[in-house]
Amino acid sequence: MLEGPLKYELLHKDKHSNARRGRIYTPNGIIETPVFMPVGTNGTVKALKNSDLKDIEAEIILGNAFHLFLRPGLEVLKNAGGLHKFMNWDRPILTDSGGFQVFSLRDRKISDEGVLFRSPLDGSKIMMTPELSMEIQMTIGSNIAMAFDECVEAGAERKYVEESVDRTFEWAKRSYKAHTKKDQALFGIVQGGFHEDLRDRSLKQITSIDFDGFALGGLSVGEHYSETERILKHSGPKLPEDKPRYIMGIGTPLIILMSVENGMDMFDCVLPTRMGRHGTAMTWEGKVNLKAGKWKYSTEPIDNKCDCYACQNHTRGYIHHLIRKDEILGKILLSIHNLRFLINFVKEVRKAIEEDRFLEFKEEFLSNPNNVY
Ligand code: PRF
Ligand code: ZN
Repeated sequence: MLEGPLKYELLHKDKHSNARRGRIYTPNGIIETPVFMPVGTNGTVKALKNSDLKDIEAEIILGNAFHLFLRPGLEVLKNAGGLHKFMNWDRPILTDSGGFQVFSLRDRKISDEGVLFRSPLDGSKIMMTPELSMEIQMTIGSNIAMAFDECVEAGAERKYVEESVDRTFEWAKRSYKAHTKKDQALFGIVQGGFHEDLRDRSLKQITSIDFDGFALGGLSVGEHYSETERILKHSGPKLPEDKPRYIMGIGTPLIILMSVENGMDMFDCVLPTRMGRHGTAMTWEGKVNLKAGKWKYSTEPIDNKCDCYACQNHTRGYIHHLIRKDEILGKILLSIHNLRFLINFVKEVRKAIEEDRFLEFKEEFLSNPNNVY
């Protein structure tokens, strides 16, 4: 029986890397790790119905505190009895704290208190604080809530990153204190930009709090992937071994592999659905632009290794036509396919870890230069 909001079980460690195979237990179901989590910012994974999400075997989806707070708002969510009931999704949900989204707004003011911003809806002033973020996430009722953090941009000055690390620690303590929902897990977020000593400082601060899991934030914010890898190598293995480890907002196969190699368990990204809506498929042979004229007469599926609905029922030629005509079904089929591709990809990663051949799997996959993106 599950006591508390979440339990992590480490099943196997790869013999030749820091890759790990695990399992997360939540009251809404079990999550096998490593896991790819489709992003459903507004309480919907764009273009997919819940039955589509079940078909592609999504084990957990994301929601976002900032977006859901603006619309539909807390009263609607409260009235519905939380996001699970509102969207009729009975499997696990993780919510991001909104920090990342608030920071990407143009007109915002950061202080120790929180982030003051103008509502994109009506221009009114809103102060997002760790306390408000916790209130929103507790109302949403996600299985996993995230602490309110400050994510700095790739080019930020060291002095600023240093301040933001300490502010993120203060906000983490306030998040932990304000979070009182016993059946909801709360994860801390490590920041520190691209400075290894600041990453260490943040990791030490954040892991001194008894969070249920830990995330690496502030990565994939515009840096070259060699920089992402440097920080992953430095920080991933230092995170506590007995709790889930989440790297926020990454989703290319390359960075998933780098993350897994350095001990990370959970990933999310809008990339598969966003690329899908723009006509690009992710396949075992790299990205394929289905808008290109060369697919006009193709009778092949998107990916002959794929078992998704789109690949089982339609041709590249048909999807090319839909995308060219901007038909909604083209976006739907490609979103389903891309998510299923990443879920299958991570399943293969799990198998490789179980058989202590993660590094071989990685080499083999990346030996095709089309897979390096
Ligand atoms: N913090 C939060 N959410 C995030 C990030 C972060 O640093 C990122 C960075 N890639 C994505 N989403 N709270
Ligand atoms: Zn497919």
